[in-house]
This record gives sequence, C-alpha cells and structure tokens, in this order.
Amino acid sequence: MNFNRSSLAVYFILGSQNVNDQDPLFVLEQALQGGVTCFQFREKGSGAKTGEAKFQLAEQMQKLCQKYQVPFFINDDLELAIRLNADGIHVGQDDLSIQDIRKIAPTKMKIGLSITTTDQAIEAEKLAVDYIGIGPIFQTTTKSDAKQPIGLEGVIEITKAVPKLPSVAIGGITKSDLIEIRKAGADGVAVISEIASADQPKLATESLVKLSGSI
Ligand code: 3NM
Repeated sequence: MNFNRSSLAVYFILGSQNVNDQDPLFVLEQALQGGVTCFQFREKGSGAKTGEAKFQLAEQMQKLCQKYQVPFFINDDLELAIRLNADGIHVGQDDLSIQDIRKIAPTKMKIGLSITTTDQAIEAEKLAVDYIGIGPIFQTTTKSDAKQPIGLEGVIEITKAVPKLPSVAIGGITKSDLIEIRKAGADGVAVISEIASADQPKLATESLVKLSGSI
C-alpha cells in the first residue's frame, strides 16, 4: 500500500452509524468502485458497534480496501489498528497523544491528526504526523461535538502556515466545494454524508473523483 499526498484527494470516512437502510460494506464497495483514494473506519457515536462486532466489521472493510488497493485507516482505536495491522491511525486533539501512539504502533503505521487552528497545525508539523485533517470547514450534522466552522479562510490560513504538511479538509463538504477547497490549499476533501447519504454512493464518488482530477 502506498500512501502520499495524493492519497488524500477523495478521502471517505464511514461507520455503521452513518448508513440508514444500507449495508455499510455495500456503501464502502460502491465508494471504492467510484475511486476513493483513502478510507477511514470511524465507528463512533450513538448506535456504533463495539468489541468483536466492531472488529469484524473493520476486518471486512479492510479486506475491501485491500482489494482496491486503497489505504485503510482506523479512527481513534490504536488497539484495533494494531490488531488489524492497519495502514494508518487517525486521532483528534483529545485522543491518545502522537507520542504515545509512536511508543506502541509499528513505525510504518501512518498517523493523521485532526486540527482546527493554525497553532495546532504548527504543533502537528513538529510532531511530524503524516497528514492533518483540517476542520470543520462548514456546518456538519454528522459529528455531534464538531467545533465552530472555520470556512475556506481557515483552510487558506492553515495551509499557508504549514505548506509542506499534507492536509485534507473535512466537515460539511459537498462536491460543489471541492474546487474551492483545493484552491484554498488542501490536498483533498474528506467526506461522510456526501457519499454515505447519497442515493447512489458510486456516482457521488465518481463526481468527486472527476472534479479532483480536473484540477
Ligand atoms: N470530523 P460530513 S467534521 C468526522 O471537524 C468529522 O474534525 C470533523 O462528516 C472535524 O462529511 C466530521 O458528513 C464529520 O460533514 C464529517
């Protein structure tokens, strides 16, 4: 598995709590067929699976990502990431620290960190994480404890401060925002609803991938 800046172009995040009637594995495979460039398993919030059920879903999702050769990240569960030998782990500001992750995780495991401010981005660069998730950009109903949106101006300010650090923008992003977000300096967009809540997740993904390829 190869992970680099371009892996962030169309970054899909999903947990079983993000789908209504559909099978999360079906939605993921549609997204993979549509061309997502990175995937994060984020099983969090009300109704989320835990324990063995969470492990089994993660394992099946990882197999799908391997089939399509798409990097597989786990959100905020280092034990699970290690057990599955995931390509990467993604954490927030209040989760396990990057230093603690490095003490336990295999050195090749990639690390992503969520940030909202320029100071946090500068700190993330010092910590030498592999990428930052900048957000929330817009209002989102998917994450109940999301911070105040920072808008495109926030993306511009942060990516100017840490131009060498790969970044993906997140929070309330739809296809009509993709070009502006890339122009603002982010290497890609991370979405849940735009794909998971679409009538046709594969088509929704293809739209994002096409726009991304037009830049
Ligand atoms: N993290 P949607 S916003 C998982 O700001 C997540 O760090 C955010 O979902 C952050 O694409 C968010 O449906 C939810 O808005 C993204």
